[in-house]
Amino acid sequence: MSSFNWQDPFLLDDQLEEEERMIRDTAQQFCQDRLMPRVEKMYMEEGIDPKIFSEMGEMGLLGVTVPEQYGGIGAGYVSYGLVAREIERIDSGYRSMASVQSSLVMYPIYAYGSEEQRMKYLPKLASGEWIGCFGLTEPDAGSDPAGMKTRAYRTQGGYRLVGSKMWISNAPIADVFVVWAKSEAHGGKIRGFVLEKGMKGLSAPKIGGKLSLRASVTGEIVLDDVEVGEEALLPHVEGLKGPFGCLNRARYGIAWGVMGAAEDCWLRAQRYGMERKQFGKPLAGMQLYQKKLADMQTEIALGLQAALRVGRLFDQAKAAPEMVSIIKRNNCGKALEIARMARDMHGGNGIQVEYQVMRHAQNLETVNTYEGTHDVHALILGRAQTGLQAFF
Ligand code: TGC
Ligand code: FAD
Repeated sequence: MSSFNWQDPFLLDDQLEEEERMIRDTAQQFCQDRLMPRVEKMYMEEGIDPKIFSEMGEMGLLGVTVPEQYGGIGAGYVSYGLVAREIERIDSGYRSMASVQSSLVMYPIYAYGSEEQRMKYLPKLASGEWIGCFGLTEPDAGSDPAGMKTRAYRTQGGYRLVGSKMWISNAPIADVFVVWAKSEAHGGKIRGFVLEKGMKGLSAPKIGGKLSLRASVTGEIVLDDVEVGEEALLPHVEGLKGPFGCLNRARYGIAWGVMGAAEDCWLRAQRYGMERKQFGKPLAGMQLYQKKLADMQTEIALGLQAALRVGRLFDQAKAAPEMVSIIKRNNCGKALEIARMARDMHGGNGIQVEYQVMRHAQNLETVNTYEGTHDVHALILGRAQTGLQAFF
């Protein structure tokens, strides 16, 4: 039998293609060299640094799966997942910034947009010159987006949008807004619109006071009679399958990303336990401490393996939304448990920002909630098994 690589128990690295490893290594170096040094300050100060987008763009980390002719790098979904894992190893907020840009803004413009929309927006979003946001959630429509109140009314040359969106990542610094509304002009069906910063009646106030995801800015989107032309409509999709098509991809990326945050917590707890002595020996030499390390290693190894499998199926166009629900739900839940455990294993030091683990735990509270809460994904999976709808 071969020897055991405790940091890569199922030899995930061996299962990657050469190109995937290169993309992973590029992302890892960028994240460690450029993101890690600024994260503590940004988190503590709830800072905003829009330059991060152009820096990520320069490294090819935005729109990983978008074809090169539109500014992406035309790579597969496993590569996209590996990038999310490296970014979230630093902070879930940074991964949030990137996954909104890639899966929730570039993807719908690529998949549902006209050629003019693709050419106008995608290259600038890929380079990070423009920042995007995705407005689905509303104050009274979170888990149930079908209950949205935002409306698009027909005007002479296009549409007038009225409503508001809540909890929107990147919104206060966004140049491009992908917004979903029930369109009176299309029989009340949900349609997507691409809006631009500066449009009359469009504003995006910041939501302050977050105790989680503090390195990523979140805001509202207020649509106060925003008038747009026909060219703002995403022509090739209608209904909830439009936003859900984007969410499938973002949720998949999150399943990889949270494993990066969990790995960071696990490895920090392992190192801490080797160095910290109590009762005359390292904490890592205690049975309970080792059990916790074993649980972390096991859940991360299984979670990564599952994410890789779904990624391969994505690349073969064989991934089903329910597969994504399994990995989004389970990997977020396990990552949150691991981060809380790592916080505990660091004792009092665990609450200090410089030990990083509590920041991850706080972030993962949000990640477990957005893009479909842990329980909403359970109901999606329950419905798939029983055919019985338990949402209402
Ligand atoms: P339901 O009846 O199930 O479906 C309505 C229509 O949508 C289609 N559909 C999907 N299509 C593609 N992919 C999926 N995953 C799909 N799920 C549903 C479905 O086929 C149907 O199409 P059609 O043509 O027959 O009309 O819809 P429902 O209203 O019963 O929905 C139930 C539920 C709870 C599953 C769903 O609403 C849900 O997933 N809720 C969670 C909401 C959510 O995830 N919001 C995310 C907001 S964005 C965000 O959080 C970004 S954070 C980003 C960051 O910072 O990283
Ligand atoms: P609710 O839907 O009110 O849920 C509250 C609780 O009730 C949860 O525990 C939930 O699981 C439970 N619940 C709900 N329905 C049921 C049910 N049928 N049965 C049993 N339990 C149920 N949205 C965007 O559109 N774009 C973004 O960029 C974005 N970024 C975000 C960034 C942050 C920091 C946060 C916190 C949220 C973001 N969201 C975004 C919104 C996010 O998707 C929603 O918060 C999420 O979908 C949950 O909706 P809600 O907050 O309204 O909670």
